[in-house]
Amino acid sequence: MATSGSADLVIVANRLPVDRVTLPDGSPGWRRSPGGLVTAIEPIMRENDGTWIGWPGGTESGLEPFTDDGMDLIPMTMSAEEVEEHYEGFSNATLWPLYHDVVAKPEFHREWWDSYTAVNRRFAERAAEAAAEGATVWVHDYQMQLVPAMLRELRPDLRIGFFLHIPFPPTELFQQLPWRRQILEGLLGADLVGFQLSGAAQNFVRLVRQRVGHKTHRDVVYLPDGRTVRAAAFPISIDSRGFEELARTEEVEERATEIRAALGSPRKVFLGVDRLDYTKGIHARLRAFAELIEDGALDVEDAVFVQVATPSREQVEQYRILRDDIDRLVGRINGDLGKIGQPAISYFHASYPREEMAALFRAADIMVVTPYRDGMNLVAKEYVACRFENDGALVLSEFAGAAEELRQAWQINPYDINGMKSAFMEAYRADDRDLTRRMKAMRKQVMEHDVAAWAASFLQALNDTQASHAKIVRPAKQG
Ligand code: GDG
Repeated sequence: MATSGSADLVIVANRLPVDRVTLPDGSPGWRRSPGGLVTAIEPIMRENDGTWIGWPGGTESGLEPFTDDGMDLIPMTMSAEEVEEHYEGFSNATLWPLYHDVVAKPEFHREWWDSYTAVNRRFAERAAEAAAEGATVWVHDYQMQLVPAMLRELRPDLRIGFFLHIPFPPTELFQQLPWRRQILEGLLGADLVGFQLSGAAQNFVRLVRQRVGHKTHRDVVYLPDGRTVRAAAFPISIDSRGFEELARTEEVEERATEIRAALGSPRKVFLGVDRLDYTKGIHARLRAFAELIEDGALDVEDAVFVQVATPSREQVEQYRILRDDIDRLVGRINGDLGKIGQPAISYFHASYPREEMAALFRAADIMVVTPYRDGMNLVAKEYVACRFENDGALVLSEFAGAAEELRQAWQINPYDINGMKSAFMEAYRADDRDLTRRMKAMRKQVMEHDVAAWAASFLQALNDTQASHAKIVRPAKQG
């Protein structure tokens, strides 16, 4: 067994919750990258002497562990080759498309797999050093699927949880992966494997039965050594109250008014906000909107579509192609259908501060979320959290995890352009009573199930697994 460290709770994720930046005086420093996950986990980390292990981005080596605002952070180094093979390659060009219904063709390369294995091993070894005797380790996402088993081998005393943020594919697709068995065995190192939806947990259990041959009963896998692994759904959420509070500030309200005026005060503003990713269905939704203008159902004087596409994975070929495709489509739509000062689509390839996002959510009458496949989709929940006046419409793909909870959205099939067009028009024409009824119900769901509740329920379920010697994670202090 490796020597133990002092952390009672260790988070292992591909990314650290901070970015490496150059400070105004020219020296290197850190900037907190705000995300729901950190907000939710931070109080629990404080209470449990927590440590977060992750990659800060870039290829700088020799970075020392440090404390940021009470959180112990361990930056992991990746070489340029590992960034290419583990991160851009196996994680984002093999697993990402494979787990999202093969929306793009996954590439299988043996060198990428070797690099994925090596990086997972290094993360597992570092977690083994950092964790105290009997500690809890919570491993996150598709880049780290081998860590649970590697870590268990080094430290059988630990309680290990794993959460997958993206979908887990149906068995027929997962079978394509040449390393399918290794991935399943990697995950089985955990005591609890969490997914966004129960369907994904069922896919996993079925695969383990078929491919690895272990006995299973409902959500439990029985391993030959007597250990059990539970697979269950924990739908992730957002810092709902935080978003609502931000949306209620005067600055955000003023900015929302400014945005509408700058758009030419149209009757209705449609909005899309996504990482620029081929799973998000950006192309299809813009086409549907453009056709409505072509058909004469909508007029550019009445309706405008604002699309924010945050730059993402720009070194990966598929993402470059997508960017060019969207650029071309937007150019063509505006060229064909726009008027002077009134483009049909206002397109931004940029990322914005949280305040600006909240202002956009406040400015939009119709939020359009149309992924072909999405683990959850937090943007849909963020929009709902910001609509404290119970107005605004949400058009939501039935293939986003969020569709299981946000039942009152106008749910669409993103492959069905006509169906999407009808939903846009229904949302456009909906009366206030209908909008209020739907939004109220969705807000209840989002406000009552926030990311803190998500983290607490995962850790509670992990505490409840019968890991032999492990300690219990203490919940965050109230208030
Ligand atoms: C993965 C899964 C799952 C986007 N642009 C800006 C910005 N954002 C924020 C959004 C939202 C987040 O990024 C994106 O989260 P999503 O859930 O929509 O999508 P993925 O990035 O694909 O996330 C997904 C999630 O993990 C969590 O488990 O829901 O299914 O794919 O919070 O608001 N934030 C700021 N500026 C931007 O320009 N500040």
